[in-house]
Amino acid sequence: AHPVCAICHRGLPSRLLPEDPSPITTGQPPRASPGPHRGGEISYFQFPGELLMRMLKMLILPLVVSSLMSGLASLDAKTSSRLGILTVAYYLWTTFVAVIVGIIMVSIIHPGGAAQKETTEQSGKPIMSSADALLDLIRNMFPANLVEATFKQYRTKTTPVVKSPKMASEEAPPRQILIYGVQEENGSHVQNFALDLTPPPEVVYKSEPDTIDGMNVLGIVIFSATMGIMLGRMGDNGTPLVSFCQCLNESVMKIVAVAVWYFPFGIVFLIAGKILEMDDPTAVRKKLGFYAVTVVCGLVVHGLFILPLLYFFITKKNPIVFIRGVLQALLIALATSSSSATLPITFKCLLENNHIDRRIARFVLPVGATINMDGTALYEAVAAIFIAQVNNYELDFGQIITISITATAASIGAAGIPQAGLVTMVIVLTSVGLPTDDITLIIAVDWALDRFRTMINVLGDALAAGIMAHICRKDFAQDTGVEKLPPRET
Ligand code: DAS
Repeated sequence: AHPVCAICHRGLPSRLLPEDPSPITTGQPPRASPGPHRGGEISYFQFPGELLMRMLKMLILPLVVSSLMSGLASLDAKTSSRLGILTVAYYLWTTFVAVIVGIIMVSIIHPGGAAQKETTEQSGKPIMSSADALLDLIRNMFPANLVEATFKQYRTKTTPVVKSPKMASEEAPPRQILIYGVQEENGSHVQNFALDLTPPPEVVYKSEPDTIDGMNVLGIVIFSATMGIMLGRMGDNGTPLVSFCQCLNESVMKIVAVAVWYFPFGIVFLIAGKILEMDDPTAVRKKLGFYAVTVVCGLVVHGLFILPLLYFFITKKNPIVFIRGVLQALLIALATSSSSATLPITFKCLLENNHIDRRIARFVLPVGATINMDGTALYEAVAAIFIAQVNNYELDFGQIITISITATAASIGAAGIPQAGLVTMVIVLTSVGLPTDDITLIIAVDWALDRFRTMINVLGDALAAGIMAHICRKDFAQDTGVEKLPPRET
């Protein structure tokens, strides 16, 4: 007797039937996966982790659209003149510099191990050239249907360009998910079947041009940033949409606050499942250590050298004194991993310790907490190149440029909440066809690195406020900006 599909008596639609029925139709158990456990058990074990990844992907769009549009829409007509344009330009420039610092560090330290160039003859199939990647990036930023791109952005028609080790090793039989089903066909039962989710090793993929994928999210990031700035200039007419975006942002942040409670649970299963799947987990753990060192070195170079030097050259003031004034905010950022949660403290430090004009702080900080994340941008570029190295895939110049652009844009779309950078990293990986599943390789150290990159994000926002206060000091000369504290009762 054929077991009946748990979903419906008629079984699954024929489109799910594999062309070549797998040996499972003979009723044999799924073939063992490379590790000591069988493929089916690992997939069940990974299920809670899979839920975590789906939560992250589910939140990426509402978070990106609402945080960007509500953040930038706060640029009212008056503020968005010289101060607004200078601030956004400064943010984009320093974020891009952070990405370049990250790329240099990860290319020097090479934490993912020695890369070997995947060539066409080696894989036997044409690998997407960097020109394709770049064109794909630009093409997919303009989805044919924005609504479809928004709500179907992760249909997995885009598959990795590179072979991941588990696919490359010939002896690793494909992992199968066993779905018992009975398919009525021509009046007779066909055999039960399995869905083979692991492609054969020799296949190398490239994203199809019309694919709905993470790259469309990048287009939506740019679209919502533009909308946000235009909304800010619409004055009262734009209020309903701005309020909608602010409410959406609030509600999404509340969903994230709930989801964050699940994160530790999901992360444990995600990591455990990944380790079970690995042929040699110790090898990856060593690479992970080098990866964490690379990220921290990049953050230190950018946060404690490049940004302070920029502050010094523009304001001719001592950056150490300024940084000392925001030390409390940096510690809160380290503790909370959230730029948004640190915002009130950053405000307080800037007004009371560094005497920044409050009108400048009120504009530069909230927009910075939304779109200026130097630490996140650096981290996403390093993570993408690390994943390429672990997959033995050497990215060439065009793809490095693609990563620079998408890491900058993805960091703009990341909200100031814990592990937001993990969510938007999907955009960077998808842009160069790297397997998004490999995010689980770095998730083990992400909770710690998130704290350090959040510190650099907050430091970047604070230094930006100091620089803008210096540049626009004449525009706001009539007011010191420091809150007039009520006279102390004697
Ligand atoms: N935790 C984010 C922040 O608050 C940064 C990130 O996730 O990359 O800035």
